[in-house]
Amino acid sequence: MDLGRSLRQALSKFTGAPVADEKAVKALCRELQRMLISSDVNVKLVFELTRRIEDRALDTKLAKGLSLREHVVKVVYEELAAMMGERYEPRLKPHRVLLLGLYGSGKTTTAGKLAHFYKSRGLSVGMVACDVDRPAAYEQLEQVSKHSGCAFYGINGEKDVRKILADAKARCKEDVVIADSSGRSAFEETLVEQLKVINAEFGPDEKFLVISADIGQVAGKQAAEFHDAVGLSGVIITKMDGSGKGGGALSAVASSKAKVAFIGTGEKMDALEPFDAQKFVGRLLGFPDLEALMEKVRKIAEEEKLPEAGEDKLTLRVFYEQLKAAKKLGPLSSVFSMLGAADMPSDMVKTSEEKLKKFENIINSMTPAEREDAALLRKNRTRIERAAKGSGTRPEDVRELLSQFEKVNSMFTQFKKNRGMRKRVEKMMKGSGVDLSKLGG
Ligand SMILES: Nc1nc2c(ncn2[C@@H]2O[C@H](COP(=O)(O)OP(=O)(O)OP(=O)(O)O)[C@@H](O)[C@H]2O)c(=O)[nH]1
Ligand SMILES: [Mg+2]
Repeated sequence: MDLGRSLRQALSKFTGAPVADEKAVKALCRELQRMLISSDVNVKLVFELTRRIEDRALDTKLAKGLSLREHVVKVVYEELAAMMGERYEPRLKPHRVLLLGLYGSGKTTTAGKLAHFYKSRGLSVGMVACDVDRPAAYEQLEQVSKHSGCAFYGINGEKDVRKILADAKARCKEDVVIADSSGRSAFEETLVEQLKVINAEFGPDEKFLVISADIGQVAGKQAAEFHDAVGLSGVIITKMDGSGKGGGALSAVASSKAKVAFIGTGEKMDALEPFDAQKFVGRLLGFPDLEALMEKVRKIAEEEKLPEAGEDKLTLRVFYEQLKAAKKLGPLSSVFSMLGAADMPSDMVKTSEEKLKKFENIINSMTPAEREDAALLRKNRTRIERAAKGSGTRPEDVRELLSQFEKVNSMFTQFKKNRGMRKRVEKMMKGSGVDLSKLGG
């Protein structure tokens, strides 16, 4: 199973548990250990990670303004991101790039993707064919340069990289110059010698080691070896799309002296991105950017006055704000319950815009006292009629709002009494079809 999916499952298990306590945090950490180790993350790194998560997650003093569930999700997210590395800021001015690495790691393909990357940011790009060992390497790079629409330099059949580079330097005028180099089956002296020659002649500003994600944590050792030998400025991890060991490779490189600069996520030209650990982990956890999402949930909670767990009274206004907030979160609505920000049943999230608008109008035409205490409306039919008239709706609409509110309110009360009830109520509702789903109409 892929890392993202198992992480999401573990987190939702945690956030769905009746209580978020020390035991739940420990269970979550055990699951994290299992899944990270199976993604080939180094055992030592994994244990360091879960120890930090436990320490921070259980230190509730740190959870300023967050519910415990939110706090734990945030800690897990931050610690995972810290383990996966940092953020690389690509150079967007003229410079020289050397790509190096072992056989088949993706150097030549990455040359094309990098060319595309810099070109799309307004820089002109040239490529130099310095792989003088593999047959047809010249033709392959020439092909790649055509495909990415950039200049190409090389001397077909020439074995001396000095000559190739001297010729290229004399002719090339592009902003970014990318040199593709020879691979080897393992880290070895002849390769290092050749790289030193290229280094001296070409003078690269960036030296990127290209590594395939499928080697997992071995990437750390490889990065360290190459870094010591030629002084890397970064590592490009390719084939992140095809390997379950990407997390292992990333974390291993992050803990070496070298840092991840780009990740390759496919064979197409645009399948390359500057590495950003936070963004990467956000995506693993199922959101484009968890940081932004947390902010969004927090903001909505402020704006819409979502009841925090423990707030004692559910009013019509709060009920409505919850519905609306759930709606705003849209396709991410599962997050809502995951973060423990609300107890809104998932079906309610689907309430149509039209119905929401009706509910809003109805609530607006109520008196402040009615908004505080919806039971007043049930006591007096004329109140219902007045609210319907005032909002241009029918008394049935008002009653529908009231009955939805009452359902949620009674759940709310039950949950407060006994959080362990929550699961059972949810199950029961699903099973018996007590019709929360009608709200979806
Ligand atoms: N799925 C996937 N495939 C990739 C990615 N990057 C490269 N490849 C594939 O990996 C294979 C090897 O890529 P090359 O770019 O030729 O690797 P190389 O390091 O230049 O290989 P040598 O020149 O033989 O050392 C090709 O089939 C590429 O299409 C990636 O990010 N995702
Ligand atoms: Mg190649």
